[in-house]
Amino acid sequence: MFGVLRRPAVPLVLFKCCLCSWRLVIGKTIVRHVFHLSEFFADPDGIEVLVAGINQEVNAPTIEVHRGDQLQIEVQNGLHVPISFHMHGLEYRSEPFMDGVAGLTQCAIAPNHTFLYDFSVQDYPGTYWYHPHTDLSHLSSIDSMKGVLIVHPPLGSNELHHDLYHEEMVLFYTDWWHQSQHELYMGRLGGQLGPVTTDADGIRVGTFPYQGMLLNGRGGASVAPLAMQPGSRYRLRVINGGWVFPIEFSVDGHALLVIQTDGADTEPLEVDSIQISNGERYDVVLVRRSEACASRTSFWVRAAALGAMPQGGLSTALHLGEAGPPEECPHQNPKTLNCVWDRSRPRSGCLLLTALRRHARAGETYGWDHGAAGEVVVVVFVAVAVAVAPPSPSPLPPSPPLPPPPSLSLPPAGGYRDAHHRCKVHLTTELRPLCEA
Ligand SMILES: [Cu+2]
Repeated sequence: MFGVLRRPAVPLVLFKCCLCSWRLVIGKTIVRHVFHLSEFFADPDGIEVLVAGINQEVNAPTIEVHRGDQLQIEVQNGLHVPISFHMHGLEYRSEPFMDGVAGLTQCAIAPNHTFLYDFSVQDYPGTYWYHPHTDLSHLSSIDSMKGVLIVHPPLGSNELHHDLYHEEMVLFYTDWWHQSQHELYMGRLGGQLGPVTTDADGIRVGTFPYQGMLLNGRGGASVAPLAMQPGSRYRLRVINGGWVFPIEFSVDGHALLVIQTDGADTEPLEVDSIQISNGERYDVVLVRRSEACASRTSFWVRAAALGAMPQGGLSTALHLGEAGPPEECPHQNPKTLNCVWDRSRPRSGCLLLTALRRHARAGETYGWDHGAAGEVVVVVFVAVAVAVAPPSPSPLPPSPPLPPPPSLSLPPAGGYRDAHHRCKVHLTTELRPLCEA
């Protein structure tokens, strides 16, 4: 009933009316998914919680399209709250009403209602993702409604860096919570939650305690190890789909050859780890460092939650051929890309994002491609004559004068005497009154 339907190369004619334009689309491939939303109990990290998910799965479907395909997603809202979906990173040029921002580009999809997202994917081939775009704070564990969207090059053409790897894998990281956002916010307001999040310098940066992380819909002991063939090179599409914690991603005994970020190809750049903020994507080719832990066949793939309090993150095993327990083999003095988080790190190992250089396929542009094959756009302008100008509004009466602002009573320098408490009050540098007898 649910899932994906791909209709390759079926000649198709679509008509669309959008107030003053008609669009005629011929010969497109339709990729169609059905998202049935519901709430159910699941324990992806060993703790059972109420989950809001797609098609009864914690791991949301991965959508794969080729540039130029027509993507259709039928959302059947079986939740008790309204919802919309946004494809993170797509530009939706000429089709803004598919952008999924409830209250701006569409009305939210009401409970027990269905909406069809139906648009042409003209964006640059790369790694994207999707997420709901409404207030879902009343629902428990909404992170399972986020998933991966991969845009491949048009059929018959290759990825820019296809000669650098043989296989590919998706690593989709999300935060995971055992409470609803509503409970987290209210707990925070009521002071019921544990320590706040601080960065490496001890500065408060967040108000949520770390509770967990999922990789491809699994957490804790259920995270699946990555099985790779020795001698094959792998492209990893690494996505931080969480909403609170940046992650630092690294693989023991391996370098990361960055070839793309946020749907834009780059000149290959070799680093040891990457700090990935929320919403960001990095496509890397995994390169075995022969000198590091040479005899090992199992390694740790690390995603440390930056600034988490208590410390958090998710490590999973990478097996090259034979499976075995990974041993510790972390990078010494790692070269870190997008190093914006840890200011105590030595500068020599800290690369800003500007170290990356863009690289496009010959003749290709980033973003939306106006010259997509097989598409004919006919625009009919409709002139509307306004016969009678609306009456101009009568001038407003002058506003009454505003009352004077309330005068602020600042304490005199050096403090003041508090007659009620019979003491002298000083203001400290933190503006906390200090009462002295
Ligand atoms: Cu987004």
